[in-house]
Amino acid sequence: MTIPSWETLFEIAKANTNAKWMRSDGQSPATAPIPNNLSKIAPGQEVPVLLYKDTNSWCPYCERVMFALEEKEIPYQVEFIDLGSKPQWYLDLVPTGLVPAAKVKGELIYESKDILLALEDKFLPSLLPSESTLNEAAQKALADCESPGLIQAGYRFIWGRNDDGSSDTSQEELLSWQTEFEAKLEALEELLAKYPGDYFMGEFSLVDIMYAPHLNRIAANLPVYRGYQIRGNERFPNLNRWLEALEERPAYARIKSDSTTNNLVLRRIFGLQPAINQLTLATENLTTNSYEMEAAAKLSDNHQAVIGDIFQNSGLEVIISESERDLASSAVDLHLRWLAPVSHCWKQKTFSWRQSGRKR
Ligand SMILES: N[C@@H](CCC(=O)N[C@@H](CS)C(=O)NCC(=O)O)C(=O)O
Repeated sequence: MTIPSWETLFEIAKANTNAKWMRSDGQSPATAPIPNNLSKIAPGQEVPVLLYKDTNSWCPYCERVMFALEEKEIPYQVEFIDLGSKPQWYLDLVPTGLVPAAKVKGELIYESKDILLALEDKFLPSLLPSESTLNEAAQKALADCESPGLIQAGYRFIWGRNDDGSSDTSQEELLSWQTEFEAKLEALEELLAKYPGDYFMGEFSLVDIMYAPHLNRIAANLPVYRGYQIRGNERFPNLNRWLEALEERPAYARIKSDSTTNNLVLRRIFGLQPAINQLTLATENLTTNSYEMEAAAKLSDNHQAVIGDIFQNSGLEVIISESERDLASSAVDLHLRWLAPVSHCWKQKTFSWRQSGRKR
């Protein structure tokens, strides 16, 4: 098989995606997406929102804010914060030191829920019901979503660890965490059943945005780490309808993580051991969406920085000598081109965890 050059890959991929991005050489990540509505800003006009988010794009709280920004079609700029080494200026600016934070029309706001409410305050269309009883119910649902409950129960079941981090979990403990989590899901089923339609408040609202990133991650990770399915589980029909309705929203498709990435984050960054040795690649809308093409185009455009990153962070730099560097670099380059979605076309839909690499 002939492996195409980066130039060819770039041309094919670029022709198959509408995504726009910019090179920010010397910054991490070096290729940043241009938020969808930035083109609405006339030259010289101020961008109304600056979002501070994580470089790796796995933070579910940042995802909430991006979801709302895209739904409301608000032009925004992004400043990436490396959570492994937060810059001092960010710690000085944001009292919690956490992401996300945002400057909304110049005002600094942090905590994802508060940012959502600030966006709600300052930009139309509204993502809260206008009818007063429904509005009150939505405010309560937003508060409940933050209180310890479903999300914590879901992650505890996935992690199989106590709050103190100990991992010698007994089967009885795991079973009790599963039961606790299922009870929370049942409560969510009831909440979803309260109003007609697929969404929590009947119509799409901030409540859906608050739940979406966490529930999507939990639904993606439970099958891999616990052999437990939410999707397709007859016990949770409303939740399944809700997850499907979210998939249909273009704003969500633009910013959400795919399930394979969600699986790999837990494995690579947090060292979780999968319950199965087969990782299914996310194939959501594989033939119809252009997101793989977007990824391939960005990778092609940015391959030198990616190869540099691989050298720095994979351990290669330690095991090869200076004289072997060019050869190793060509080998990495070749493999990356082979892996780039357009050259591979994702014909092989599953790969084993061994292939997917170890922690760090
Ligand atoms: N309650 C916060 C939680 C934000 C949060 O936990 N962010 C994580 C990333 S997912 C973070 O900044 N972690 C860095 C750290 O803990 O130092 C919100 O809703 O915004």
